[in-house]
Amino acid sequence: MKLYWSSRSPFVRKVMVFAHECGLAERIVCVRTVVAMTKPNVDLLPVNPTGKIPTLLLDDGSALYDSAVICEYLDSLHGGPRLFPESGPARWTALRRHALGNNLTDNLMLWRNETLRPQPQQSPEILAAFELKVRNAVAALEHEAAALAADPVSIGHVAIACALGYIDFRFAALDWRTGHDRIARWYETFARRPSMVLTAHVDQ
Ligand SMILES: N[C@@H](CCC(=O)N[C@@H](CS)C(=O)NCC(=O)O)C(=O)O
Repeated sequence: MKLYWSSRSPFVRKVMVFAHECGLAERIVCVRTVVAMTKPNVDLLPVNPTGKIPTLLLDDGSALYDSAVICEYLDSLHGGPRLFPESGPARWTALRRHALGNNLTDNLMLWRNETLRPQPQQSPEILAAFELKVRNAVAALEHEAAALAADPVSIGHVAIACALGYIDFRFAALDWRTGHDRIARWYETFARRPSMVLTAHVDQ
């Protein structure tokens, strides 16, 4: 399997953390792919019409996207405990946490894109709105920390850890840990997992 990949992308990282957690990382060949919201990658567009990474090219030539679909596909390939719980409350909790981590990451990426526009074109309202939404999500995670620590690792854990890792990578000045000791402690523990260590963001 070939993964259109970048060491800067939190959604790619989510897929690779997931692959390591499932013991499948060695079956994935990562191909460095440069994407930007404002500069479509013309080589990627025929494979993924939305031009986004992660995109997974399977051995039969078909492609899978987006990160949620790729992770669920990977979950179908291994014999260990499912990271997408199959049924019951555990499933809905994991899917909700997955959405929380993904939507937090979406907001971080949109916020970052606004900060990359020339200063006079940046909207103070948009910047303030993203900061409020990101801080609100971190505050919500503070109340989720004990349950995250108690529950078996799921897609929700992976998505939330990758969102927090992306804050450290691109928004270190946000100082998200201050006032959020419990989720900070959960993250420090989760970030020591080999899946997280081996997939750390690099700005290259
Ligand atoms: N919902 C998608 C989001 C993927 C995404 O936004 N990827 C970014 C890189 S982290 C991208 O490809 N951006 C290029 C673009 O927006 O054109 C997923 O979960 O895979």
